[in-house]
Amino acid sequence: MIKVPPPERIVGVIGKTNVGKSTFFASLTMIPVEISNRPFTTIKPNVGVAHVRKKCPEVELGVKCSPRTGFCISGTRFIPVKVIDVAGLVPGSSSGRGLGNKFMDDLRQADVLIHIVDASGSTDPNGNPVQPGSYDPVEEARLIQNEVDLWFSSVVLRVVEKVSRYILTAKDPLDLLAQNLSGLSIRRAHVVNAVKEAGLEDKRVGSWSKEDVESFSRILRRLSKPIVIAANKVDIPIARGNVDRLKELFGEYVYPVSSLAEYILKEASKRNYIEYVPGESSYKVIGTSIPEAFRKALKLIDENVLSIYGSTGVQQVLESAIFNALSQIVVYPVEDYRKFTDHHGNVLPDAYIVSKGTTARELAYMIHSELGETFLYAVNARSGERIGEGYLLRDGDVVKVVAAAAHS
Ligand SMILES: Nc1nc2c(ncn2[C@@H]2O[C@H](COP(=O)(O)OP(=O)(O)OP(=O)(O)O)[C@@H](O)[C@H]2O)c(=O)[nH]1
Ligand SMILES: [Mg+2]
Repeated sequence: MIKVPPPERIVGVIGKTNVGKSTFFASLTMIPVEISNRPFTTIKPNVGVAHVRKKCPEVELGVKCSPRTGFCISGTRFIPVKVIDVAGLVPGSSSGRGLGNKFMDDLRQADVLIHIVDASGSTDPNGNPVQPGSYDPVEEARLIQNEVDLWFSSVVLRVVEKVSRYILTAKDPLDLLAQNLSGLSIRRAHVVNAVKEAGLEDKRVGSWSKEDVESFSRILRRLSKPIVIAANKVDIPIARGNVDRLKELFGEYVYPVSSLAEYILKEASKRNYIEYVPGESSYKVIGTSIPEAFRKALKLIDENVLSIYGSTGVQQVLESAIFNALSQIVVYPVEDYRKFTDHHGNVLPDAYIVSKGTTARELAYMIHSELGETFLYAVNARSGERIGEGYLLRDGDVVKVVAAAAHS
C-alpha cells in the first residue's frame, strides 16, 4: 500500500519586472537563479522548496523529532512548501505588453500569491532602474494587481464560455463550473462563495453578462488565490514611509521585506561566517576571517533592516501567506500515540499543512484513502483522548487515526 505524500501547498511569486522576485525566491530556496538589475531577466519559471516555521511539539512532549521532510532546529520545525517564481509583469501585460501574461498560467496551481513590490521606488513602470523614490510603489501595487486580475478573469471567462454551452443540461451548474475551474486550484466552496458575494445566485451561469463574469472572477481570485504583499528593498531607507502607505491601502497583509538582506545572511551562514536561523531578528558572528564586502553588507543589514524591522521579513511574509491569508494549520499524524512515532519508530515524522476546519476523518483520507474509508476514531496523542470523525483539528494537534483496515 502506497502512502500518499503530505498535502502540498504552492506559493506563487508575482510582481512587476525587476523588483526582486527571483532574489526573494533565491533567498528562500538558496537555488542559484539568474538575478540582474534589468527588466525580464526571468523567462522560464523557477520552482523550489521553502519552509514555514512552527513550534515543534517535540519540546512540549519531551522527545526528539525525526522529520521525513523539512527539518527542525532547536524546537522550531521547518515544514516544506513549494514556491514558484515567474517572469515579471508590466502595466498592460494583459494586452500583450512586455512578455504578455501567458506565463502567469505557470501559476494556475498556486494556492496563494506573494506580490513583490519595489517599496523603494527605484524602478519605473517598465522595470527600468531609476533613482530611489522616483516611482510610487502604491501605484505599482495597484497596476500589477489589476494585471493579475485581468489574467485570472481571462482564464475564468474561457471556462465560463465553454461551460455555458452545456450548462442547461447540467444537474448542478456550480459543480460543473467548479470542476472545470479545478485547474486553477479552485474548489467548489470557492465558486459557491464567489457566486454569493457577486450576487449571482439567481442567475444561471449561461446567462451571465460580461460584467457578471468580471465581478465573479475578481471575487473568485481573492478567495482562491489570496495575495500578500512583500514591500521589498526596505534596506533602502526611502522605502520606509512607503511601507506604511502600502499598509494603509492594502490592509493587514503587507510586510516590509529585504530579500537582498535575507540572501546575504543565508550566504554568510553557508560560508560559516555567521550562524543565522531564517526569520530571526539577529545572527551570531562565528567566522574569524570574514571578507570586507560581507562585513560591510552585514553592518548595513544591522543598521537598515534588522534594527528597524526586527527581521528581513522574508520568512514572515511566506508564513503569513500560508497561515493567515490561506488559513492553514499544521498537524502531526502518528501511528503510536504514546511514543508519537510511525511504525519505524520515527518521532513526529510528518507535519501536514491543512486548512483550518479540516476534520479528523478528512485527515485520515489525506494519509491514506483506506484509512478514511474505514475510519473508526482518532486519538489526540497529547491527552490520549478519543476523538470522533467530525473533530475539527487544531493547530499543533498530534493525532493517531484508528481504522478497520490495517495500513502499512
Ligand atoms: N537593495 C535591494 N535590491 C534588491 C532587493 N531584492 C532584489 N534587489 C535587486 O533588484 C534587482 C532585480 O532583482 P531580480 O531578483 O532579478 O528581480 P525580478 O523581479 O526577478 O526581475 P525579472 O525576473 O527581470 O522580472 C537586482 O539588482 C537585485 O539585486 C532588495 O531587497 N534590496
Ligand atoms: Mg526574476
